[in-house]
Amino acid sequence: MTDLNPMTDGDVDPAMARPVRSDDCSLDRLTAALERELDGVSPADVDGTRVASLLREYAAGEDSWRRYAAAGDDSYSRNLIWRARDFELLLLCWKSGQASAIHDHGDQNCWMAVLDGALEEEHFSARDGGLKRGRVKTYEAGGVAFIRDEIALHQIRATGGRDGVSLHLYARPIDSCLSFCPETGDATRIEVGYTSVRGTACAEADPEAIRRAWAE
Ligand code: 2CO
Ligand code: FE2
Repeated sequence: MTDLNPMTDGDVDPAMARPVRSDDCSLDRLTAALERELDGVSPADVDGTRVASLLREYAAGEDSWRRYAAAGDDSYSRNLIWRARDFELLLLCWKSGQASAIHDHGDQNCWMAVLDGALEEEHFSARDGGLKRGRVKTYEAGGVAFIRDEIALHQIRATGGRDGVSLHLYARPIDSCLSFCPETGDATRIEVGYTSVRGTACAEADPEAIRRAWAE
């Protein structure tokens, strides 16, 4: 469809800016709880067990995420649910077989809670100019994984012949990361963007403009 109202450079659709939270939405209640745990708390003082519990409780009992679930044909989708100064929460949708690149997490904490399907996580480490494979683990719905750069690089793949959906919490937000070539181990820095923001498609929007729209 032709865009009849193109945004000028540096602007984003107001639908992509931070909304008011609703107490009726369990996803909004989750982001409020995460804000209490993470915002203004130095990374060393974050209670990772409590954060994982919040994600596990949500994954076990809620389906308010479905309104933001939109898979992409070319690659897995990255759908922004909430962004604050010290964390961001994304819904990632994976068609069966879709995989991430092998990547790092920009020196941040990353939790992944599987909401639907099954996701396989493979660890890698950079060694002797190449990549060494580490452990492989499959997470079913309700499972929560955690990674930081000190633990490993990783690659995520929707497995078991099913599509997958996962909730990703990054503290702090990750605006760029290193992507590694599986054959050579060469690293390339890539800016990461969003496929949608609170259900509004935004793959064409400037990620920096979206980040500004969410900045306090
Ligand atoms: N880190 C990847 C991303 O945000 C997804 S793999 O799980 O951390 O695109
Ligand atoms: Fe990741």
